Amino acid sequence: MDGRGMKRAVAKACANIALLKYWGKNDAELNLPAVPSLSMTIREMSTQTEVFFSEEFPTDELHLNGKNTMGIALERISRHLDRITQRSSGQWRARVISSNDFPTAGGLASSASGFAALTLAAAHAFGLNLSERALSILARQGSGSAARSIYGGLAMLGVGTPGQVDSAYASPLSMPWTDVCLVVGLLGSQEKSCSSTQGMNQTTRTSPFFESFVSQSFKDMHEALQAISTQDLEWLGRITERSALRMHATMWAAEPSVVYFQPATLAALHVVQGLRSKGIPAWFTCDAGPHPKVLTTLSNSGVVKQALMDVPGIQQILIGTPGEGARLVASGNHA
Ligand code: 2P0
Repeated sequence: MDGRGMKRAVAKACANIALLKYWGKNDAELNLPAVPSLSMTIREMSTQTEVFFSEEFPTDELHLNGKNTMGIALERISRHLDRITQRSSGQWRARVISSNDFPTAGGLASSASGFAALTLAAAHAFGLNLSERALSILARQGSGSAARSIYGGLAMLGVGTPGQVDSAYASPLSMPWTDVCLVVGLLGSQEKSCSSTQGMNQTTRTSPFFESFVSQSFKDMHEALQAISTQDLEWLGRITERSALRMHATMWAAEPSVVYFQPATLAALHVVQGLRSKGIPAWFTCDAGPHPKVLTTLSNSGVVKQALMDVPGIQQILIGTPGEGARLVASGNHA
């Protein structure tokens, strides 16, 4: 890098929805997960991010979905960019222009696609040629779930060893199903009440169930890998639903409690369990927000969609199918 001109790259990454949940850290400073997690990257939920670096910019800037954004979101992005620019001398500042093609509703995983796209675009613009694993490690430091969005399809994220920044990264798993999907019920775009980072911290420190959640998560991952290798969607579905419910039960037991469910979330859980009692392969999951998500097959997605649309409070349905990993869309230096 010669210090003159402007460095630019554009990257796109898809969000992911966890089937086995990451909740809790064993090193907050290095953002290392305390539990293994498994997710599906979702084609229909993507973020495109353009990064310009220049030594002429006075500060970092963030334009998110067309709005100049400051405060915590910008600080978090600046800290992440520093992880990249610290590898070089010079006072590099960035302009980041990012947009999602899905509603940025609380708990809809925009930080996963956002930090994955930002990491790839910024690393490339800055001239770093990183392996997927190195990108995953870097993305994880911005947001844990972003480590998984470096990969398409199914990806698992391991736990970290405290003090070792490189100890946790995602790895791709081969996807044995061609017709698997996640039906997402959107409740409206209210901001989430408690950030994931804060909710995890509160849960780790105060929930008496947290240790059990950690030990169960390792067992769940062991079983999930067997379910995937034997192409047993029913088994993976059962593990998916229990991982989500155990994560939420653990949060509910924190003090103060961390509750993301709304009445429509619980109603959707009953609807999904009702569908299953009629033989429909459908399993509930829910993240750090109120939106219910249902693991099912494309051939059953219409029935699931209809059932969710009948739940009062659910305003919109999105059908998510397996998507690609993070990729570069454009690059080029401006003199
Ligand atoms: C997951 N979630 O596995 C879990 C399930 C939400 C519930 O990863 O603190 O925004 O930035 O590492 O990645 C959300 O957590 O948290 C998340 P940080 P992140 O998808």
